[in-house]
Amino acid sequence: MKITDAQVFVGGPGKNYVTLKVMTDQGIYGLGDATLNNHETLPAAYLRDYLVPNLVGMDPRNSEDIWQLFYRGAYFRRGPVAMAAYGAIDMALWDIKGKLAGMPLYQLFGGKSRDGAMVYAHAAGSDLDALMDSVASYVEQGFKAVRVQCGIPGMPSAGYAVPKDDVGTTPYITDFSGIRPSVEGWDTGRYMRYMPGALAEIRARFGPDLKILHDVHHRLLPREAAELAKAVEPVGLFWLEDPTPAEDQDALKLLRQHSTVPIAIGEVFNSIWDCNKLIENELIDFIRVAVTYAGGITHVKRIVDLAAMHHVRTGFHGAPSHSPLSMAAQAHLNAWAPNFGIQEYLVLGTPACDALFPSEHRMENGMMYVSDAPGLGVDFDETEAERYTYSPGSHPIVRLEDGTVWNY
Ligand code: KDG
Ligand code: MG
Repeated sequence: MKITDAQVFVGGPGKNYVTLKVMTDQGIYGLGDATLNNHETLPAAYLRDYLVPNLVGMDPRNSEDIWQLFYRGAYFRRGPVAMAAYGAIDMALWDIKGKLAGMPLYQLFGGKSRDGAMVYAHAAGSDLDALMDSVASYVEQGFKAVRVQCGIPGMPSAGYAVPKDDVGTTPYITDFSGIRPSVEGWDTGRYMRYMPGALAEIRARFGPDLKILHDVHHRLLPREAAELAKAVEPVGLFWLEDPTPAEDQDALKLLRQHSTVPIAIGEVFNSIWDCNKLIENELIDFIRVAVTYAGGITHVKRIVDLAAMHHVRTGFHGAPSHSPLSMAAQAHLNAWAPNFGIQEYLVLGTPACDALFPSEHRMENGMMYVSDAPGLGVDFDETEAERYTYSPGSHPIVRLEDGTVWNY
């Protein structure tokens, strides 16, 4: 069996999905997602200019060897751009393998460990009242877990993932006005004084059963993170996410000495070497990598297995920039993983997204149910894809009051 060609498409409904389609001499094709939010043209170029010309002629069934060949063969290892490109190839090759076997991917991993996978939704409000309304609407829809982000009184900008006007969807994921980032302000003191009380009010309003998550988005220093984690302990959070910038894997030691609040980290990691100390030293409770830019199924499965040995559960990244293809890859891992924790929720089921990526994966009452179709169980409509083109976008950058650049 041989790979005969592969094509890269960039675009989607309000997103720049990077979709890879790998063709074979047996008529079976595989699909993968290389979307690196706001940097989409980079993995697309690496795929088109280097990886695809090398891929042609290879046997798609040898997904492990192909992964090793590209990873080791690049000499300059890791990084989100390269790992997103390898990830898309890897997903596509697993898709082909599943179609050849006539089985959904979770069967090739070891079968189902659960019927449905709990997901969490994103609730947000420009102030606490608006956030409460947003949480209430998700609870009414049946969600069991909700991430909560709200505006902080006196903060120079709305805050991470906080809508400016509580109208429509949260636009934090991409600013499509171009590649020059907008600037937001940040004040750690105001955040630290306000957030523990706000979280306590949410708990008091919604009761003990709702799983409440909160994302600090890398904005605190290790000592500040320890102070916040200690202060929010009575709230009983499901997790506190990215309290510090986690390139410093030792930063969590101080927090762990002072608090038992569950910690989730990893959405910016792209390899096992970025999180092995965090996992082995049991400094986190949930690992947040994404199959998209952590090297695909082959590499993420290794991370999941390492995590399982250390009581660390999965909580894969699922921000709205991930296409239904990588969300499907994660759905299959979620169905199998003995140490599954929770899945961040992408709005599946919008008519435009369904038309571009038809699938039988479904969401019900805050649970995701994986499709039994062979492979990833998601198709890609190339005619539909012609409606979309690439539109440049950016993440905001963050500055402190005196102008110092801070962490977005
Ligand atoms: O592109 C950046 C987003 O993926 C990130 O801001 C989302 O923190 C995020 C999350 O938890 O979904
Ligand atoms: Mg996050």
